[in-house]
Amino acid sequence: MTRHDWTKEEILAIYNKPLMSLLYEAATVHRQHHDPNKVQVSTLLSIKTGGCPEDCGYCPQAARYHTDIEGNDLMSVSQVKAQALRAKSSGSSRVCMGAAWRNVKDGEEFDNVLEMVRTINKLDMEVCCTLGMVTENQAKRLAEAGLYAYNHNLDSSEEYYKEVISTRGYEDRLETIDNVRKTNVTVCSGGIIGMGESIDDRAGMLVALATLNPQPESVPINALVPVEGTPLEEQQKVSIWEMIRMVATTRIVMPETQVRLSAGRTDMSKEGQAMCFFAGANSIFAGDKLLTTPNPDVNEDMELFKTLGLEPQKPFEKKSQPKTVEAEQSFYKPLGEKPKWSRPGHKIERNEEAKLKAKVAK
Ligand code: SAM
Ligand code: DTB
Ligand code: SF4
Repeated sequence: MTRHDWTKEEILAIYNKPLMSLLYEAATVHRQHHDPNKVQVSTLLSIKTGGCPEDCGYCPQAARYHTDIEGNDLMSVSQVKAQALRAKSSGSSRVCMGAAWRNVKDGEEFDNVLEMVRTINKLDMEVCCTLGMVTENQAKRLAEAGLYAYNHNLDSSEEYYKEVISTRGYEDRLETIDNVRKTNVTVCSGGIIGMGESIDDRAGMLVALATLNPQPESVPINALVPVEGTPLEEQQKVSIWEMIRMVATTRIVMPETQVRLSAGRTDMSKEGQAMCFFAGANSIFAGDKLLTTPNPDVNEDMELFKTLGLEPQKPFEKKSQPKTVEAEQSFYKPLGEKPKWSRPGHKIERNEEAKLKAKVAK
């Protein structure tokens, strides 16, 4: 039975168990709820890169930091279709389109994103978007177009979030998740480890996710990819043991969810990744690129699957395919809302320093 009343103390006790006991428990829960030899494969596509107005301390796409990424305007529907077809032929069941936006704005660009959603759904692939904050009306329009999942990460505990991002609050993230929950779109929400947070913060994030009712259908666990120019550029990479513990704990407290081994896989050995699959990870991001940083080569991933006897999960195995409503038949009209999102307004020293350095460099 899925519990929604997990406490931080309980989660910490699980995270800190002797590793072999933790692995055994997580693998047992995994087998009770999933086929342990199936892994869901998502392909990331950065449909709009860089130039973001937010100050997320981990992100190379924040305009205020000086990073070595190539920014791009919104891709065209035909470019997206070509990439989705490529992803499908390499065994991927889902395309996750990411945009470096603070929030969705009604207008031509969002209309184009809706058309991308319709196009990919018609290719019989699961479509996910991660576009920043959305209102209830925007979530409903995405659902109507055939969106399968919306990714919006809590990223850390509520307490540590304030140390990483000053331009929005935890409650804004929760509000968007709530708006998505008012539709039949599934929720994908997870976080990052290795940003300098404590184990307590990791447990705090898992409490926030596991006490959502329903729990997110997928939970990406990212290891920070420290990027030069960002406030977190000097963070030490997390060890594989921390990743395994985080994956196993996530699996135990969210038994039904697809736990996704996300950013940071290029630093993990094949054996390390295998242990994460054993600990309950049953999804990956595939493709030689995440959004702006490298990811293992698809062929390498497929070779690893072969070695481990893993099979890519087929699309819509967990939930049936949504129907696509064409733009002309849409029930929902754009409301042109100006969201009243909070801006905590406090200053984060390391973010300010990175911004200053960027000004000097530009
Ligand atoms: N702008 C949207 C938003 O913030 O929700 C969508 C794109 S944003 C890049 C999606 C997620 O990528 C973030 O929530 C964060 O978890 C992850 N991410 C960004 N930069 C990262 C990094 N350097 N290392 C690991 N994960 C990262
Ligand atoms: C998520 O949790 N991880 C993905 C996806 N959701 C959008 C993004 C990882 C980005 C890593 C840094 C980059 O490549 O820019
Ligand atoms: Fe913008 Fe998303 Fe990056 Fe934050 S994580 S700077 S909101 S693209």
